[in-house]
Amino acid sequence: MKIYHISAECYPIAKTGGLGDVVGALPKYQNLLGIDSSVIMPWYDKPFLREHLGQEVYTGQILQGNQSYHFSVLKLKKGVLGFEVYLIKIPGLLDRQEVYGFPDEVAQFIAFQHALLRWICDTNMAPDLFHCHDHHTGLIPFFIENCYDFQALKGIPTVGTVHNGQYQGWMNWENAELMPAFDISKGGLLDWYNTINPLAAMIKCCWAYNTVSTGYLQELFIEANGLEGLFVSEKAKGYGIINGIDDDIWNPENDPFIEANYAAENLIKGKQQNKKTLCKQYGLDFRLPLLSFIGRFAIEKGADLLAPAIQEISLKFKGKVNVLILGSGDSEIESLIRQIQFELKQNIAVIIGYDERLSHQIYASTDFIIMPSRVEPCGLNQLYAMKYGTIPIVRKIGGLKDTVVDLVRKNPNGIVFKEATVKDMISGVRRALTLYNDSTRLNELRKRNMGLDYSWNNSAAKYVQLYQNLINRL
Ligand code: NHF
Repeated sequence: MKIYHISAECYPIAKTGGLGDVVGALPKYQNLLGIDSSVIMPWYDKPFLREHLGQEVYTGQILQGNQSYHFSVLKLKKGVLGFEVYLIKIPGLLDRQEVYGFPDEVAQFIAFQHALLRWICDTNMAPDLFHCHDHHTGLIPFFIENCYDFQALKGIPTVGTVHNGQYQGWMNWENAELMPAFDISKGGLLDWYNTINPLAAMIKCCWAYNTVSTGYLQELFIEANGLEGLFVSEKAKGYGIINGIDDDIWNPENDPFIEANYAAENLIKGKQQNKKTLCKQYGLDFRLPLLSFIGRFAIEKGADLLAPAIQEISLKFKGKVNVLILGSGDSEIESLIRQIQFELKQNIAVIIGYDERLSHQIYASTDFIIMPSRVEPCGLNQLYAMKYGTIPIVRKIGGLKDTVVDLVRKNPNGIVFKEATVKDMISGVRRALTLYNDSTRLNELRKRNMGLDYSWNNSAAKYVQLYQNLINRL
C-alpha cells in the first residue's frame, strides 16, 4: 500500500505547530507497520534541507493565470527521517524561509497542489491513497476528480485530516483563475457561502475525513467556524483518531536536549536535576512548584488568560509557586505577558519565541503544564508532559478531554478544569499546589504518567485500517 501524506509542515524540516509533529512522525510509524508511506511538502529555504537534500527527481512547469512557473521535485537523502520526503520547489513561490504569512499565500498553496499532481501524473507515481492535512492541501481531492489534466488520478481514494478547523484557507472566487482548469459545473464543491473554501472542499470531496480526537469531532458538529453544518452532513464519513507522540524524539530516557536523562525508576532525581538547572538559568527558586505554559499566544489556546491568571496567582499564592512561559504569537497578548513579568519581577520567567530545545527542557523540569485552550483538536503538550512525568492541568475540551483524566476519577493522570476562565484556571492551580504538597501521591501520578502509552503505534494502525477500508471499496 502506497500512501502520500501531503502537508505544509513536517518536523524537523519545517514546523510551526502540532501539524509538523504529526506529519513528521505518522509516516515513520506507518512504515513500521509495513506500508509505504511518504510525505510531499513545499520546499523551504531551511538549514535542515540544505544539509540533507538529495537529488532532483523531476522538473516541470505549471500555469497560474497568465504566469508560468518552473518547478522541481527534490528528494530528501535516503534514511534521514525513516520515510521518503519529496519537496516541491517553485522559484518565486515556494522558495522562502517561512512557512506561512505571505500576501500571496493563496497562490503558493494552489501552485503547490497543482505542481505535485502534475509531477505524479507525468511520472506514473500514483499512490493507492492521498492523505491530505489541513486546508493547505484541501483542494487535492477536488482537483483529482475534476481537473482535466489529472484524469489519470481520478478515483484514487483520499483522506482529509482536520488538525485545526478554525483555519479554512478562504479565498475569493477570482482565485479560481489560478487553479488548473476544472469542470466548471462542479465549482459548487469549492464553494462555501460565495467564497472558495479549501477546507470545505476537502470535507465535501474526500472519501473520509478525520479529526485528531473524537472529542474534537463532536465539537465540530456544533461549532466549526461556519462549517458545522457541513461536518454534520458529511458525518457518515467522519472519524476521530487521536494523535500520538514520537517516542524517538520525546523520551526522557535518551533526550539529547535535556541535562539529565531519566526513566520512571529515577524520575524524582532526574526531574529534580533538570529543574535545578532550568530554574537557575531563569532565576527561579527550584524548591517551589513550577507551573509552565508552552505554545502559541492565541485566543484559541486561551493565552489571553495567562496575564490575568498570573496576576491572580501572585495575589492568591504569593511566593508559593513559580510560573514559566515559553511562547510567541499575538503581539497584544505578548505585551500583556511582558508587562506582568515586569510588574512582578519575582516568581516568573517569560521567554518569547519558539525554542524546540528549551521546550524539551521545560517538560523535563516543570511540575505542571497548564493548557487553558478554548479549542484543542488534540493537543500534544499534555502528551509530552505525561511522557516526562509532568502533570497536565487542562481545560475540558477536544483532545484534552479525551486524554487527561482528572484526579477525582479512576486512573487519573492530571487536573481538568471546566471553563476557559481565570477563575477555573486558578481552581486548577490550587488543586495542583495541594497535590504538590502530597509528595507520595504526586510521585505516584508522575510515575504512572510515564508508563502511559501515547505513542503512535495504536493511531498509526487506525489510519492504516481506514486506508485499507477505503481501498477495498474500489
Ligand atoms: O494536536 C496536530 C495539532 C493538534 O491540538 C493541536 C492543534 C493543531 O491545535 O494535530 O494540530
